[in-house]
Amino acid sequence: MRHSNLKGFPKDFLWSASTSAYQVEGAWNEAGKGRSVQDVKTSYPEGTSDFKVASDHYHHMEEDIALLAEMGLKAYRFSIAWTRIIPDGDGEINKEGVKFYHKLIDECLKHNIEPIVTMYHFDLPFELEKKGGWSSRATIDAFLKFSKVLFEEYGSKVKYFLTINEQNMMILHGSVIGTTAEENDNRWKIAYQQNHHMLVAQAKAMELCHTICPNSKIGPAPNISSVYPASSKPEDYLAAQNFTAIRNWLYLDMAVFGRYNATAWSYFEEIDAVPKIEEGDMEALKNAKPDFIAFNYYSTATVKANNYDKNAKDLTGDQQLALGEAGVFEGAKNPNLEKTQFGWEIDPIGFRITLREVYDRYQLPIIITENGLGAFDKLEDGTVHDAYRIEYYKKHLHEIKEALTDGVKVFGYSPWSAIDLVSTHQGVTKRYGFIYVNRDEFDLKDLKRYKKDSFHWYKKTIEENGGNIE
Ligand code: BGP
Repeated sequence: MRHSNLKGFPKDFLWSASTSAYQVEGAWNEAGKGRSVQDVKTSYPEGTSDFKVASDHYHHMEEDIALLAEMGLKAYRFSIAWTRIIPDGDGEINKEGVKFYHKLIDECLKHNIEPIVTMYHFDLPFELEKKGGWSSRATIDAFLKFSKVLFEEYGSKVKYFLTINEQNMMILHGSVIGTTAEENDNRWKIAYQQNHHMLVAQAKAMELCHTICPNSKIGPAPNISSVYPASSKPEDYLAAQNFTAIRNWLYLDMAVFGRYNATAWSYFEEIDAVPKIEEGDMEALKNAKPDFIAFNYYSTATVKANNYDKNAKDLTGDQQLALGEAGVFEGAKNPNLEKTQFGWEIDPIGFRITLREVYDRYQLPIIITENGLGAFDKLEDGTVHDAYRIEYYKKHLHEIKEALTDGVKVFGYSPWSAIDLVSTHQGVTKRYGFIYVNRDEFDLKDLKRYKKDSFHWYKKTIEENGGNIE
């Protein structure tokens, strides 16, 4: 639909920006912090840094928040490192860790920045992982213990909590993110059991939040993208439905409606990955009600029918790679989309499509908690001329306006990332921030902060409530 007049952004729109603890904080073993699964990784993709120092935000916190305030942020999304609060995951509480996040939250509030807290962003305590991680039901209780501390400590100051960042990506790509131990033959059986436990943990945490801090709001934060069929062949359309069920709706149907998506469930049956459900689980899942949906959006996906026989032994390497899921879907390239320097497809219109799909299905207010462009930024004369990033944001914000005009309720936008940090698996040189952090992969330099061109542009965008994006 082409609208002749686009609606503007709501008056109280939350202009925000995002980070996550292990990617930005550093100080990985200071002030009583325990080790997370991200701290114990032994191998990293060639030429990329670990997360030990990251952007050293832990030691630059006041300075960083002052910069975000200067940029005019109305909100800041960060995550709390579970291992700072409870170093071994389910034992003693670490007062120093609790204090750090009080300081961070107070610093935000001092500058009139609304803190948006992600409770768990890829950094499960290693001590829990050693005891089985999400395969163990004890991790559900550990998460609730941690949640209780967060709600009791910060609930009176934090209006927005996000439960689990990109649970769907941890399940689908855990070995790349570093959240799953080695893949093995039983991979999906294990993964979907872990998934079930995470869903129960999330549901119970949402209820707990509503009990302990009734003035706070809470929601899930998966990575959602619409899935296109590679052609108008009905088989390809079916493959797109399959993939969207196991990539998107499995997670959100459960968070919102408290039930397993039927297509996803039939897929579990097909691949022998039906999770064991214990008494009380479905009730807990049903009782939990999110107040909003947060989702991260980078691009859409495109798939086609997958006719490979999963039992065939004579596939070539390429065929193996393209396999996706035999009989379910096969990943395809979308020739209509441009790509980033890192090969990620860019699809602003797909953003509008995804927003419409999510809103039509769930009718809950939406906040975008990640969206952004990773690039090889160059520091020149004390700044970075990142016109490409500004272009990217303008196009995506335009599509939010289209979606708002379509009737979708979007109440905030929190691009990735507020400040340069260490990418999940592509190092420091893949930069996303509005603020440049002066370090290389292995040379920490002076970690000085520099405002990029996009910093000034985003500041103006916020001042004009999006009036400058057309
Ligand atoms: C999301 C994660 C973030 C962040 C981002 C960019 O999946 O929630 O933690 O890393 O993607 O991805 P990458 O760092 O791999 O470029």
